[in-house]
Amino acid sequence: KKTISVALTGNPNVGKTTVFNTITGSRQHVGNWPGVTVEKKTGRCEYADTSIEVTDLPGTYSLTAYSADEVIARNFIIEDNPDVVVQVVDASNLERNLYLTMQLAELGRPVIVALNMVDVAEGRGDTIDEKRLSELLAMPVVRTVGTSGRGLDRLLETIIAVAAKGEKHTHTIGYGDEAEALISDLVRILDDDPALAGGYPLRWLAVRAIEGDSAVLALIEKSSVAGAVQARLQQIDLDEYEALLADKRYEAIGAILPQACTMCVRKMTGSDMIDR
Ligand code: GDP
Ligand code: MG
Ligand code: K
Repeated sequence: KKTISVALTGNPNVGKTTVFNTITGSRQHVGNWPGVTVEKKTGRCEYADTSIEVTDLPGTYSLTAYSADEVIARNFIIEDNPDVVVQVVDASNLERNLYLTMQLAELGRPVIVALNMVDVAEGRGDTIDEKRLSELLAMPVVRTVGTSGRGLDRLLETIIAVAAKGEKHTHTIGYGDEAEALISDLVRILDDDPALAGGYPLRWLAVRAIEGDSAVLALIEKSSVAGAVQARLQQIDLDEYEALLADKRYEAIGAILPQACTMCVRKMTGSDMIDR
């Protein structure tokens, strides 16, 4: 029997645990993440000829290093290297949820979007074209309703198919000429210390360094390229670039939404901005 591993990630309150409970039933184990009091839920799901090990990650709006939850989620995705990452998305709040999708894309793991709570979105008159959304994100998208179980068989079939392919996600957004020049300079520098990355894509490390990610900067600080990275970062206004990267992500989301969803595009207000 084949065994594959899956991580469920997503914003808080999107239905991760509901999906987790439905697909794992009573085959669950609840513990704690090492060193922190954050609950860790793992479970098993037998589907067709495959045994799927599922981990319910803490809910996060982002994958920065601002909270233990975010660090747990991103470290698990890279260090435990699950075969498939499923982002459970609240379909009735697509705009906000896609910010995490943009960040997951950069981690270079196979990602599936579970478009959960489609009952709520549909009830409100939102029409989401999941095929178009899938093309635009370059990720499989499956419509689900965690509470009724609708779409969960298709989700499991998609998980198995993606795991069998074993392809990493490579489609990431572009940040514009200036930022891309900076990112490629940093990638070149980081690449000089082969021991540095620890499984994280160099592009992701470069982006996180520009955004002042404390854990990534600490990793770089211990490496042989610390001086070179610092010298390159000193040439630029970091705050300006940090804002630019966040803007580009919102811009990418703003370009995707009207093509994949009628009604989903609401006025983006300050309170909807989740990147800190
Ligand atoms: P988590 O924080 O992502 O783990 O979210 P939960 O699984 O705890 O779910 C949050 C709330 O959403 C609960 O009240 C669930 O019953 C509800 N919920 C989960 N999935 C769906 C869904 O597809 N449709 C609807 N209408 N409610 C859902
Ligand atoms: Mg939960
Ligand atoms: K913001």
